[in-house]
Amino acid sequence: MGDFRNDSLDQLHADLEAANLAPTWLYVSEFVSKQPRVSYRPWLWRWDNVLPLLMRAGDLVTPERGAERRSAEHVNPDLRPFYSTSHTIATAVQLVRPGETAPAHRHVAGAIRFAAQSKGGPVYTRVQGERLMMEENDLLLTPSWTWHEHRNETDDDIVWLDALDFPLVNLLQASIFEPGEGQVCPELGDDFSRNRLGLYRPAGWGGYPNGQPVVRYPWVEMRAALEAQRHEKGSSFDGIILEYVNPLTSGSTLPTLSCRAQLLRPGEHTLAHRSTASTVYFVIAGQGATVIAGTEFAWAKGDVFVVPTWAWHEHRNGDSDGLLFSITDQPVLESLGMYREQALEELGGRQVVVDHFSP
Ligand code: 1HN
Repeated sequence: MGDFRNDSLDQLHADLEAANLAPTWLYVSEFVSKQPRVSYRPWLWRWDNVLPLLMRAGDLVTPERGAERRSAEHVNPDLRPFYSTSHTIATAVQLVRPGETAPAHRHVAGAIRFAAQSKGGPVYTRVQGERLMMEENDLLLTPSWTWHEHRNETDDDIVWLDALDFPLVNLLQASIFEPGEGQVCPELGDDFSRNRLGLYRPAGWGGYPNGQPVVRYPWVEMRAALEAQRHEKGSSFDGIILEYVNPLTSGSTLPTLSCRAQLLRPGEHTLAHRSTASTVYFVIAGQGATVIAGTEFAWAKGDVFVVPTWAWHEHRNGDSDGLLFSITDQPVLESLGMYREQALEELGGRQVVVDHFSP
């Protein structure tokens, strides 16, 4: 007969543990939770607090002193020790002073820039050899593994918002970074990509060399598109919201990030919803508040705030036009078949405000 001295359940659990095995009968709800388990709070960074700190870095931190980029990340306090705004998205503010060049590099992480404060003129990011000019509120793409350098040839500072998917790339343990040396690629004309990817494209010649498009989305065009649809009903959750479309695929802005701009009309109060996507917002103009998981986040021009995954949120605009730019990881969830969205059913679709945010 066998020896059953060790054949108790406690002993089995201990032996599984020692063999680096986990019994599903004990841990199933840890492996697959019933609802998204979200590890971080909503947060907001006031422009009035952020800008003076970035300007202080203007004098102390320079390319000559070896600073690859003069930018400061919006770090969600719940996501430390990682430097991340939501669990997948990191945003930052970046300052480039007159005459400065931020040297070329490329990385697997994809990025966008949104020109928060620009007086226009020759200030640009050169992406894969092509200059993308930055007028105020323009959106520029530096897709995964594209060379990019920044240059300010004007007499004025420029400040923009960076958004990168590096927290997701790091979760996938797929980050690669390469610094540029010398000329990284041949210079291209300013409208190279626009000429090849627009509504009129070369037929049978002039193929597009990059896997992902190098695009500048001028704010004047987006602003006009929002205005043209001002009198539509729009989304009950977001008002008049438009996505910046990838011209090669007609899909999301980048494979990992969808960028949007939205117009909240005077007095507009949207309904609450939540989804398996996380979103970072930048306030282009206006004054209002977003209620996130029962807490009211009052916002004004230049503020940045994050809506975590699965957090109820609704926007309440003030009495002028509210214009929000946002970056969401929704394309990641959609392309993996993991996107889910819910509307709040109770209380006429709006939350009870139980708190007001102060940092
Ligand atoms: C980066 O490459 C830039 O190219 C800005 O301007 C911010 C933050 C983390 C990692 C890479 C840029 C960044 C970044």
